[in-house]
Amino acid sequence: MLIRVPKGWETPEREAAPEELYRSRRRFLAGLGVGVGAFGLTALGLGRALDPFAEEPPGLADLPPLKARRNPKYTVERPITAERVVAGYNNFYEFSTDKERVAALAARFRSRPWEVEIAGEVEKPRRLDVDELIRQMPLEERVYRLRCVEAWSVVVPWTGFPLAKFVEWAKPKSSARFLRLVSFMRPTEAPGQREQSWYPWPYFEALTLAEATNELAMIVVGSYGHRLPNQNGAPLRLIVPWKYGFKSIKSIVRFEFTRGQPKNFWNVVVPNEYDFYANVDPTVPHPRWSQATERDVATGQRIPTKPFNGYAEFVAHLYR
Ligand SMILES: Nc1nc2c(c(=O)[nH]1)N[C@H]1C(S)=C(S)[C@@H](COP(=O)(O)O)O[C@H]1N2
Ligand SMILES: [Mo]
Repeated sequence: MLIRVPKGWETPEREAAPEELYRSRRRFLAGLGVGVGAFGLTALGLGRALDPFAEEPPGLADLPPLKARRNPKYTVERPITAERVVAGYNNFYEFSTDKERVAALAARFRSRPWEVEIAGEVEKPRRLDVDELIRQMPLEERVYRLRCVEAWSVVVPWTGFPLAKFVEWAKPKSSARFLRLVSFMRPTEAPGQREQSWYPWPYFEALTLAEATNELAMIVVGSYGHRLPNQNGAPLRLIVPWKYGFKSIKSIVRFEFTRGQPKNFWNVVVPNEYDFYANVDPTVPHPRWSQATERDVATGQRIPTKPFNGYAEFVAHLYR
């Protein structure tokens, strides 16, 4: 496959320092004609929380509540990240490579009605409405860490169902060994798909069936007690917390069971930097930066990264 990789592709994969975030936020607000005075200059303070996140990002108003019991089995020693941070700082290249512009650009995306397709090595391929699927699944809330390969991280209460329950329901044939997941293709609504046409859209990811049926793997349909906002991958996305964030594909339209190992988006785009498994590993540096520590997006603090992002007890046996 021939992909034109422009110079700019490096930018989003480079680790952004808090100062850079502050400047990009200022640029964005200046573009909207909004003053930055309200933020003061404390955001530049050493190791300080980022004041730019004091504002509520677009897309959070009027999301229907979605209550589910929190599963106490999955605990995180760090506090839950403020929602305005998780909903205001996003990787979602279909909309923008600028993390702080995704929320605004995704605000009018039509994430309902939404059809989901189940295809490939299954007893009965089918299509159904996302809410019909959600009604058949047992919802729960889980607090998980999310660690991007760029080294930023957040802690989020997600609402959803175990991917294992979905796999059981979909009835894959015995020939199925992988699950391939594909995002939407709607360039008229997603400016990133128009303006970054060199990427192999739509976004695609995959897991082995053993990974997909591991108890941690979750299909997420809500966060912070309400429906998922568009910027976080409405109406449904994957969360595999022991892997770098790019595996957790957003806004899924297709689940395809396959015999052979499917490709994944970032491995196709930059094969020497992103592999298929992408398990969080502090001992293996990215070619352009260390993975030993991560940056809490809310506080700016550096924290040591754990093997499998802290989930070794659940998944290490998959890779022995
Ligand atoms: N469809 C799609 N899914 C995606 C991405 C994307 O660009 N497109 N980015 C990935 C990356 S790199 C990360 S770190 C997480 C970010 O999820 P969040 O914005 O909800 O924190 O989404 C992942 N899922
Ligand atoms: Mo990421």
